Amino acid sequence: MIRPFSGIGPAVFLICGAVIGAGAKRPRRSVAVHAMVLAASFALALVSAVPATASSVTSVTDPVGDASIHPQGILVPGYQDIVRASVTGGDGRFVFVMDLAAPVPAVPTLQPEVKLLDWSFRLNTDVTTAPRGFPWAPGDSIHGAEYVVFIVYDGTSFSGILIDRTPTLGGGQPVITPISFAIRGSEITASVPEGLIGTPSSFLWRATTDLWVAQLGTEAFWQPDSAPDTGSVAWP
Ligand SMILES: [Ca+2]
Ligand SMILES: [Ca+2]
Repeated sequence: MIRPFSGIGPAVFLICGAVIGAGAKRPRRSVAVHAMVLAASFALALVSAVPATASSVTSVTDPVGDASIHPQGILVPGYQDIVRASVTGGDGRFVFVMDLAAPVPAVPTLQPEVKLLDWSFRLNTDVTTAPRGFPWAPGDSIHGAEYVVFIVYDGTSFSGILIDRTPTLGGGQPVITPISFAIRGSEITASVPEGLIGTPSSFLWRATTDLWVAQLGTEAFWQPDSAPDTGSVAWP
């Protein structure tokens, strides 16, 4: 199941980006086979022409059943319980994968108190700086990630965005860019061109799930799960 990007409300302004799963039609068999042969030839030519680019993968596993929040009246669904997360860099892109304890429904049912759900990767590309603000409150200084890979469900549709928070260091606004993402059963995958996160040679990351009781741009959220539970993972 692949769900393409759609807007997530007035708090978010969209600059540019790539969308997958929209409008692709299956080619006729002969055309498809021809294309495959061409692609294979091209791939072979590439392999012989340039050295293979190494992709670096870092991952973390996380217990099943550790997702919880303080308000006992709000149930945490299994699809907000992280079991594994990984970041792969190389070939000009970063790929973010989150595996969950249960499949993500096509249309999650939000409890009355809940406004949004998210699945995020928080990227700390510069440990000496702490950007502020969106998707958290304007004065927030706790969540100092330079970039946030953010898949959000707003009660109607899923969206995938990259939040570049580095402009806030100079008093500017975060830059929000739609990104490619896919939800297949219990796995969420997002892909980001490395240039959109400053082509870092290394960074720290942490995966989280969040459950919002108000709109983005606030501190009104609970974090049922994270991976790792404390600290962060170094890439590469
Ligand atoms: Ca977990
Ligand atoms: Ca955890």
